[in-house]
Amino acid sequence: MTEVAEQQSRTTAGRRSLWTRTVGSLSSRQVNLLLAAATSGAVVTGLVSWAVGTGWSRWWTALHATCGVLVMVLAPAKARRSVRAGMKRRRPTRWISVAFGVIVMATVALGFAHSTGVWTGVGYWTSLWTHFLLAFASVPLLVWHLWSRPVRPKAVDLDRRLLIGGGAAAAAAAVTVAAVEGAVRVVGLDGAERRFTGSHEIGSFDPDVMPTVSWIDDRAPATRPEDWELRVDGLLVPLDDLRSSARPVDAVLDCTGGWWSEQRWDVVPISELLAGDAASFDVMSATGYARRFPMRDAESVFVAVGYDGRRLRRGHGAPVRIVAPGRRGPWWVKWVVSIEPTDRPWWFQLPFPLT
Ligand SMILES: Nc1nc2c(c(=O)[nH]1)N[C@H]1C(S)=C(S)[C@@H](COP(=O)(O)O)O[C@H]1N2
Ligand SMILES: [Mo]
Repeated sequence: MTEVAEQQSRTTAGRRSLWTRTVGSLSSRQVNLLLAAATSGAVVTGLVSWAVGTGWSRWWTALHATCGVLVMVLAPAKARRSVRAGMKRRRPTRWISVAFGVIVMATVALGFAHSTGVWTGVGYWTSLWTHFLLAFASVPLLVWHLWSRPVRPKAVDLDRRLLIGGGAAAAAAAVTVAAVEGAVRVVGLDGAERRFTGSHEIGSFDPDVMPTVSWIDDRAPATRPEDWELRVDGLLVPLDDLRSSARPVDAVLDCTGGWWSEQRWDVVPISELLAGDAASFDVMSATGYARRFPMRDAESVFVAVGYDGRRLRRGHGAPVRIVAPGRRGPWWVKWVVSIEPTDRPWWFQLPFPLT
């Protein structure tokens, strides 16, 4: 062996043994405990980074990615220990566990595809949306798995090995996330242009290119714009009045499906339509889709009738939609038919609208 090759083989051996001495020395119970923490952590951080549209969601997104990579870092250890033994036991339910494992890995892979921008999905099935659906499907499986194969933490698990092995695995995950993020920037993949929420830009200041999205099952109503009735606090508001008093505001719509788009919207603030001292106001779509906002936001939440000096496209909520700068897509109610004051608090509603 040449000196260089020898040195190289020694470093790989050194690296391998560092791994063996840390992650490799975890017991199967400890691997399971760490996996339970990583998957549960991924669910919680994922939901938070998904729902929140303000600056600090960046940290949740980073933590979320780290949880996902941590699952992958621990996967080989899991395979070597419990998976092999579990398959040997030949319980029929082992296939549910296999499906669970496959779904979890597919979920992480889709998250990776989304965040790097290497694959953004096909049409409605954006990689982030599919990531969410799989994650959603895996939650009952996770609960079942933890319930049917419980690992009750024992005092003996909380030893130095867990600290060092778990710490090494978490550090490896965090370093991987940072390295991937750096590589995405250096190579100039689409992922580099993501907003802090993790969304990719599409069709800014070009309404024809901006996507149209429905949350689950909404369809654009068939009512013609000239027959549209918008009621605010029970009173009919002529759309022409809105159109003549609208002025331009630049605002970013950031869909939880993983894209964002900025437009110059023609808007009127809610505060100009609604007065009084109610706690909140309800915005209702013709489709039954609804959101409740705190009254203090009446000045910064708008109804929009157009963009770029043009009328809205039907898919974008014509003739009237909400523009809610700083709030994620689900708040931007389309096809608005009524805005009503209410004394119920704004948080007294489902976290995501159902229709
Ligand atoms: N009535 C109604 N409004 C809605 C939705 C919906 O499904 N129905 N989807 C919301 C979501 S999740 C997003 S991201 C935006 C998308 O707006 P766009 O279709 O104009 O892009 O509309 C919001 N308003
Ligand atoms: Mo969305």
